[in-house]
Amino acid sequence: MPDTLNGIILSCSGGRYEVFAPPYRYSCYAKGALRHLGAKPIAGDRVLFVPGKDRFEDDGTPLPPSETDDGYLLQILPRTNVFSRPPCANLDRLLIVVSVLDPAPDTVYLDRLTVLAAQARIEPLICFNKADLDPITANDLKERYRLAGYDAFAVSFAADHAPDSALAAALSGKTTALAGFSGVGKTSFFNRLFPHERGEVGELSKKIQRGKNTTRQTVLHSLSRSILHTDGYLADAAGFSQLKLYRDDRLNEDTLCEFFPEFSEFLGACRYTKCRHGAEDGCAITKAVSEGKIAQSRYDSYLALKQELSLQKPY
Ligand SMILES: Nc1nc2c(ncn2[C@@H]2O[C@H](COP(=O)(O)OP(=O)(O)O)[C@@H](O)[C@H]2O)c(=O)[nH]1
Ligand SMILES: [Mg+2]
Ligand SMILES: [Zn+2]
Repeated sequence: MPDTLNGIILSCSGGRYEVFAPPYRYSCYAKGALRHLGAKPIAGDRVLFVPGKDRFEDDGTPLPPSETDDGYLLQILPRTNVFSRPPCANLDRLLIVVSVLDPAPDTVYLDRLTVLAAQARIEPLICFNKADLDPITANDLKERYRLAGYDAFAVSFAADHAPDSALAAALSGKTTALAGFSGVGKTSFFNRLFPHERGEVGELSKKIQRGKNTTRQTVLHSLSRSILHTDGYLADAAGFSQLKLYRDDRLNEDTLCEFFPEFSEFLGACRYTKCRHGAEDGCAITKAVSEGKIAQSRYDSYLALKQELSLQKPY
């Protein structure tokens, strides 16, 4: 029985898997037996593998090949979550980037992503970027989302300083994906963290496309190589911005209110037990909105997303 190691898949390309088991990276293939078990390894997977001759320093510098054969994956360890488009496993955080100007903030889009993250049991982090262009709006939005119960930050990714220490701490030891409209500052954030990689978040993944496989691949970047010098990974994939809400047993038009953390203290206080938190008399949610305890924009998002979910209702 060959020696095995525990590692994490950073990327997949042309049937090879780049596996990180600090301090080295290894190039592995997947044994047929693994695929026959119905498991297709993807970026973010924690794996048990047999290291082979192809080893690299963490910065990608090849080490002299050893005499052994090709390394291969033995087992995919249980996943905490999995996405198919883009393919990625074991995400801990969704960092949602919203710019305060150019493009203007879209709070329904933001709130859709916070719900989606909660549905996948991923913690959302919200960055209101380009705070330099409109510090008041950035701060107002940050406060609104903190009051709603989220980790929110007003930031300027284009500015020449390291990320907020609280934001850095939230990324440490975790696997984080970026989401947000085009132009909000995702690449700027990536470049700030990885000044030597000059990556293009979402765009970088095009470079590893091979042949006719058109599924956008995910690449995990180890934060050990970032200016934070910490454990954890940043996922490079554009698809997280386009994720759609899908209705299931846990998330539907009746349960959506539970996905708005600041609604929780009012739920159950409505006059009618089957209150839909719309125009009913004695609704504790709409009362909280009118008293400024729930932000109007959050309630508007709730109504819009409820509509979206109910349109998916099977009949
Ligand atoms: N003023 C200002 N501009 C920014 C900031 N962050 C990014 N930008 C600019 O916004 C544009 C889009 O940024 P980019 O990172 O490419 O956004 P992406 O499409 O989300 O990857 C670029 O011209 C950036 O220089 C910021 O904090 N302040
Ligand atoms: Mg970009
Ligand atoms: Zn109600």
